[in-house]
Amino acid sequence: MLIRRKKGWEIPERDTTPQSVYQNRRQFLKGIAAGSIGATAASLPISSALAQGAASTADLYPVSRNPAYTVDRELTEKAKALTYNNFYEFGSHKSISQAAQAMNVRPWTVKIDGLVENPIEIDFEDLVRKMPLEERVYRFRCVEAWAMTVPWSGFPMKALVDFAKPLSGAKYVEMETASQKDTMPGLRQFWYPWPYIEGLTMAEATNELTMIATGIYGEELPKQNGAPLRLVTPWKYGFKNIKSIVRFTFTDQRPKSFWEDINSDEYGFWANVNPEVPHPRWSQAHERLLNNGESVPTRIYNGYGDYVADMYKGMENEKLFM
Ligand SMILES: Nc1nc2c(c(=O)[nH]1)N[C@H]1C(S)=C(S)[C@@H](COP(=O)(O)O)O[C@H]1N2
Ligand SMILES: [Mo]
Repeated sequence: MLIRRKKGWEIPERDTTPQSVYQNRRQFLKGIAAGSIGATAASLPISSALAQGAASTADLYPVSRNPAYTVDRELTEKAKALTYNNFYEFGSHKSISQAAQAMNVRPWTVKIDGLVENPIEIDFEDLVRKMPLEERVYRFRCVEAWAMTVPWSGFPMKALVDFAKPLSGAKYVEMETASQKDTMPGLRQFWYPWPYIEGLTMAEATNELTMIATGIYGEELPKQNGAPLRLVTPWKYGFKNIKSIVRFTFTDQRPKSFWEDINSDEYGFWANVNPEVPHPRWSQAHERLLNNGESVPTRIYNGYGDYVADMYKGMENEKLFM
């Protein structure tokens, strides 16, 4: 017998509303408090922290977990997820967490441009305080066949798309990572096509699974994991999950991503997880869990086919799985 798991939107409203209403109200009140700092002596400590340019979104976390997105795997230990990283701007190996602490993440300006009603530049803190934050536990599968399971905090990318008000001609969203020559030694590796670029179709960007993460393990996102904001598309290989984003451009042209530009025979635009389509140099049938090195079978769309497979109907001529 086929037991169908309930999707998020099928959970009765009474099960989800009270918590989210409470959460949004709490964030709204915090927003008011933040907006009025400096007005009273009582708010002075926060005020001076802001004046020094200190990171000041820590108050937003933890956010409430959306119970629709849990998985049947153990969470990866926090220490592992925060010290085994891929972030070529800081080096082409996995031990970049120390080097990444040099990155400047305040102030952080996010540009939204291209085919939108009103192109804008917005401070990250203003942006994140407008967005509906929640926590979701997702699987994560790197194209190199390691995998983790982590609780991301952030907001559905659809909320950012709605905020951007794309014009009808927009077909893709192109995203760009910051280029900080002074803090990112990887940028001196001139043979790479910096800056790191990634892209999604509008359908992918507005799919309910697609998140902009601003936190992990109930805290602000650490620099090595892509502070202050990064993409999370759990049904795609890890390299699609672009970190430390400074630009969202709505366009009618399919973006050429960093890895596609380096080697289009090995890395494509779609990069959907599929155990049956090997990488040219290794199998994708299994994945190694960061927790204990255990090898487990990889699942089509990384287990998220119910949410995403429909988007690729009729696209059999595309290289959907690389
Ligand atoms: N800007 C940028 N984003 C990036 C990368 C990178 O090198 N630079 N690596 C990607 C790859 S290959 C993976 S597997 C994930 C790793 O995310 P994590 O370090 O948070 O696990 O980040 C992705 N995003
Ligand atoms: Mo990766």
